[in-house]
Amino acid sequence: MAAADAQACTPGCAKMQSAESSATQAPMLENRSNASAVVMDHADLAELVKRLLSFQAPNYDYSVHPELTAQDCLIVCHMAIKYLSSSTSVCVQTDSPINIVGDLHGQFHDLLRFFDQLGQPPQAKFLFLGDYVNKGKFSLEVIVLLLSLMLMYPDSVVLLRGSSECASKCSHYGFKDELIGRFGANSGTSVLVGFLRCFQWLPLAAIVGGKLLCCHGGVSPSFELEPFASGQPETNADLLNNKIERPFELQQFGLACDLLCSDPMKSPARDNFEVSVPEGERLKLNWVTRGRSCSYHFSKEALCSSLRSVNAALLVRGREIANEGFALRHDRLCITLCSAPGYHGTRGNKGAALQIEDREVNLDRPGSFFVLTPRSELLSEKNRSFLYWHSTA
Ligand SMILES: [Mn+2]
Repeated sequence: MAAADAQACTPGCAKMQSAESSATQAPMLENRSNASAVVMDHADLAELVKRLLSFQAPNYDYSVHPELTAQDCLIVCHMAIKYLSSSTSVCVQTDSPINIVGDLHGQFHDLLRFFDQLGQPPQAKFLFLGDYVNKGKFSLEVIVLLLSLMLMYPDSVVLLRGSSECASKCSHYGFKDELIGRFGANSGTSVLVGFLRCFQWLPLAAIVGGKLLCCHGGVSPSFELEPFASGQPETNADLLNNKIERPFELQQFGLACDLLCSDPMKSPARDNFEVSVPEGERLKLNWVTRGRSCSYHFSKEALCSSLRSVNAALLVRGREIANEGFALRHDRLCITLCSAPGYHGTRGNKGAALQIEDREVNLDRPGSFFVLTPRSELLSEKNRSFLYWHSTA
């Protein structure tokens, strides 16, 4: 009983208490009354954020980690769950000006470069499209910094869930090993569980300025079915909120899985994917399953009808590596952002964020791409490299 009570307290308390659990009941009662210790005060959180934002790799040694304790991480998770479960919905409605950032995959130093160039919250507003962890070596710093910024400046930081923010991916693609390497098997596993619980509460989609549908993966055939098909488009964001209940663990199928895992069809040939049907006629498929992996590739027609059903005009998503940091597909109706330049140290891709400066999203020119080259090429990088949506000529 004493051990169970200790677990409910902070890990620091738990350790202290298990050593004292055979002693009198007094310390246990004392710890219970200190339950508020699982919340950092504003000054502690601000100090943590400042420490991470100002971190500089000593002598350009990018293997050195800033100081973070398991207790810091667990407290941030606890506070984030409280905030996400009480103050956010599955589909967040937000406005521009805003910077939209794609997959980061533990590339903490590149996240700092985006903040250096685009501004920091709360002066600049950010929407992140998920895949904060796995692959890169600084997943912990990325997710702790972003959750802390969200807690400090909830009006300026929106975090969506990515396909990496689930138990199976974190166990196999690096985050679990990173945490155990940092904190040891016991504390590392506790911290992992804390983050996994937190990920289950992250929103899955955002609608920016009433026009841009933003999520990690893409659209879903569910949008073509009831209740979306007959709903009023302006209420479909609410439908999304009602249809998906948090917390949940990612499944291999369904609406939530599609929002996190679907991809646009890539080649013009596949864009018009056709199969023979017995009568000898041809049937065009708008949603093509992806062999052994989950969800679908969606055609331009599938995208258009899905966007219509939620009354949005463009899709902005992450999930895929793009050589230029961004990719425009399906007649520019689908914007892919990849914000991990030199992905995993093995690719030469650039990383991009979409900067939307207007207060009203202008569909002819919704924004500009801010592009970072891989850190290995920093010496040749121009400071700011913007590519505009349409040529202004
Ligand atoms: Mn990814």
